[in-house]
Order: sequence, then C-alpha cells, then structure tokens
Amino acid sequence: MQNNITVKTQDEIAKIVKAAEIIDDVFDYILGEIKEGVTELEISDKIKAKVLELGGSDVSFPTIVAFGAGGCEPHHEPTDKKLEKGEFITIDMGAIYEGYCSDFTRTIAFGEISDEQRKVYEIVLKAYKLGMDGVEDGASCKAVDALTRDYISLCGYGDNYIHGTGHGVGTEIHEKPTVNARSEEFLKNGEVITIEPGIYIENKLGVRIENMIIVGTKGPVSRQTVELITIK
Ligand SMILES: [Mn+2]
Repeated sequence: MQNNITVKTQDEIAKIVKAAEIIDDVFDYILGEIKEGVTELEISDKIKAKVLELGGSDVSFPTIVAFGAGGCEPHHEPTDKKLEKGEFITIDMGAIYEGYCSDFTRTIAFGEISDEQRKVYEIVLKAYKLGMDGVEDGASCKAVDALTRDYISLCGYGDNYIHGTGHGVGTEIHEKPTVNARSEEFLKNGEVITIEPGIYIENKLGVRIENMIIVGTKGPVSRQTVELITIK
C-alpha cells in the first residue's frame, strides 16, 4: 500500500514520466491499428503487448477500450464488438515502469461523427483545460473538481459526469490526493495527479480526456494532443 507521502521524489517522478512516455508511444502505434471491424479486445491486447515491448513491466490496470455506446460506461471491459464508422473510441490505459504507474485516456472519432458527439467532445475538452489550469500548489482538490464540474453542469451535462475529476498516481494507479467534490485535501508541489473529466450518455456515447500533471509544473506529462483526433 501507499505510504502517506503524496509528494514524489525526483527519482519517482522520472519513473512516472517514463511510464507516461511508454504510453505516448503506445498511443502513436495504436492509432495505426484502428480500422473498421477491429474489436475492442484486439485493441486492448495490442496495447498490452506494446507496453511490454517498449519496456513496461505490465499495464497499470486492465486497459479500457470502448467503441460507440460502450463508452457510456467509464470502466467498460473490452468485448468482441467490432468498430463501426461514426463511433467514438475511448481508450484508457497505463503502463508500469520500475514500479511506477501512468494513466492516460483519449476519445477518438472513427469516420464522420454527429454534431452531438462533436459538441460533447468540445465540452469535455474545455472542462479538461479548466481543470488543468487550476492545478497549483495549495489549490483545494474540491475547487479543482469544481472547475471541471461547474463547466460541464453549465453546459447541461452535470448529471452525465458521474465520477471525480482525478486522483494521485504513483506505485498505485489510484492514490491520494483524491480530486472530487467531497475531497478535503489540498494539492502540493511534487504530487502527480490526473485530470480526467468525462460525459457519459446512456446507451449512446461517452467522452473522457485524461492526462497526468506534476503539481508545480505547467501542462500535462503526456506529449499527445487533447484536440479531437479523427481517423478516416
Ligand atoms: Mn485515471
């Protein structure tokens, strides 16, 4: 289990960053594997194999790959469902490097998407940016959660944002501090947390964007864009 020290050493941060770099490279690779008819399970299996190939000791949690309506479940388990044009693909994945975890989520468009899909993506993206910009030493976790939640609520999707904004990452994939509406914690320089707002519409779609950030630095650990990627 985690000790009570949420602030990471430079050595720990270097390992988390390396675990994130592995996942950035896995994401580049997996974009090339996304094509009509591929299944969620095939994509998740390829992700695990690539994590190992790139020097990770394992995935940091069971990879989530959700096509279309499957994305409305934040913890969707990959199935034999085949990818179809017009669907969103949500991939939530992480690697372990020398005992330290990374955590990363993107939602990608496959083919032409609807106006509603595009609108929901843009709302989650804006919420993500508001949350990221609020991460600083001394910020209350509750206030950071409110930055993402209030915007999504303002846009009319408050009831569709069914989890907290983020969490600490270290030797465990979910550590303190907890960034949600009930949290009494305050951020400290050197903590590594996620910002991961999402919108989930029952039986229809889901969008989540997640990056890790080192408190006290600007911007995410990942080099991957958060803008919508469309695969034709
Ligand atoms: Mn996460």
